[in-house]
Parts: sequence; C-alpha cells; structure tokens
Amino acid sequence: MKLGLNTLLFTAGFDREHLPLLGQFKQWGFDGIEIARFAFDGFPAREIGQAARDEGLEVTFCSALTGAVSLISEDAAVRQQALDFLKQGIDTAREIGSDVFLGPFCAPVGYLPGRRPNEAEWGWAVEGLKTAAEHAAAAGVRIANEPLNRFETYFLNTAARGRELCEAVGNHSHGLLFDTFHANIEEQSLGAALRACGPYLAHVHACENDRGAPGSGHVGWAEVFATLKEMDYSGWVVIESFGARIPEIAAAACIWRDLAESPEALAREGLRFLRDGLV
Ligand code: LER
Ligand code: MN
Repeated sequence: MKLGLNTLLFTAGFDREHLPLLGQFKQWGFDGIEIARFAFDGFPAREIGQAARDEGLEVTFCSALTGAVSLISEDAAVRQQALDFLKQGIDTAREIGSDVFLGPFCAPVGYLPGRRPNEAEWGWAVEGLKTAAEHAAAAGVRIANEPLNRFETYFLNTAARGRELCEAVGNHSHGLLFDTFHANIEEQSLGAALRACGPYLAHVHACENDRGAPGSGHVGWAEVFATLKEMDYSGWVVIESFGARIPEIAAAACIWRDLAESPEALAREGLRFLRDGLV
C-alpha cells in the first residue's frame, strides 16, 4: 500500500505558491501528495504533477461537487454542468499524472433536502456516472466516488449503497473511496463495509473520528488494517484532515479547534501510525 497526504491540511486551493510543500511531504516520508482543487480553469496541472515527480512523489487528485452543482438535480442543465465538471476533473487528473479522480461526486457536499433520495435521483446518478466512467476509462483514470456521512449528504452514506451504485454503473472505471471518518459514523462494522466495497474499492482516506491524526482517536484501525490486508488492497491510503486555521476549510468541515499540535505533527504522527499498521 502507498501512503499519501491530502493538501486540504494546508490549503483549499493548491497552486504554484504551495510547491514548497512537496519537499516537506517527501521529507516527512510520504509516497505521494493528494492535491485537492474545486475549480480547474487555469490550474497548471502538468507543471505541478512534474514538480511532484521531480521531488520523488506520486500524485493523486481530489475534488468534490460543491455549491449548486449536482449530478442528481431535477434540472437537466445543472446535471450537465456537474457532468462537465467531472469530465474536466478527470482530464485534470490525467494531466497531473494521477490515475484516480476522487471525491463525493453525486450531490454537492452539504446539500441536505430533509428527505430520502428518490428513484429519479438514483437514475440520474447512474446515468451521469456511466458517462463520466466512459470518459475516465478513455483517460486511463479511475473515479473513486465517496460516500459521506449523513451530516454532509443525504444521497450516498454507506459502502453497501456505494456498491449498488457501482454495480448499476457497471464500469470498472467507477469505483469507491472508503473514508474512515465517514464510515466510523455510518457503518456498523468497518471490516464488513470495506469488504462490501470489494473489487470496487479504488481509494482509502485515513481520517480519525475527530478528523485528526490517524491513531489518535477511536476509529477501529486494527479492523481496517486487517481487512485491507485480507483484501490484498494495494492502492492508496491517504491521510485526510483539514486546516483548522484555513477559513474556507474550517467552515466546510466544521472544524472549530486545532486537531493536533500543528499540521506537521498531525501528518508525521499519522504517517508513523499507518506505516506501523499497514506497511
Ligand atoms: C472529502 O474527501 C471528504 O471527506 C468530505 O467530508 C469533504 O468533501
Ligand atoms: Mn474523504
């Protein structure tokens, strides 16, 4: 397994000015950097991907549907906007040299209409993701679609439902991202949930129950590590936490206190814990 660190610990909009982070990530011992962007126009993806490789880091590429951009909107024009966004994200992942494009890609993060998802929305998700998966396959990129906890989305909360979605999409280029923070809230068993992802498991976010350093809280890590090994998972396990002092991130992730002594301490302690348990 390869271990990475998501840039949301430091910034909501990774760009050239953040290139000095590459040397730090490498020095701390990460195999890769997970770059997060929520807009792609003008982003120098090729240049940044090359800079990461020059530093000896692999790259994964992360985004999310935000605002009003939804693949499952009643409005066909909005669904098309979401599909265009996903296609552009996939193209950016290819340009940056990532073979995954990951994040929550059905409904915008934080959209909570106060009811269950309906069949029309399920159909729109399947239809949109089929088209996105074809685009991803042609680009040599795999979509890793992320179930989120119930306080961030009403649409896709569990691995079991994620697997149903993958089966309905029916394209290996559409898989699942398993995030231990969300799963810790929604799943009855982390091991069973990982096994439910099965061959669709495309990416893992390692995040503590309070979104701090993996190993510092009460996520059932022993079960997570044992199940990933039992599944012969050989992909990425990426530490995802959020900069508590970065206003847009703090507000989006509702983080109102520091989760570690410093972002560096969170990254280094989390990495040591994951290496001990996984590699
Ligand atoms: C993103 O990976 C995530 O986990 C969400 O909670 C925020 O988009
Ligand atoms: Mn995540």
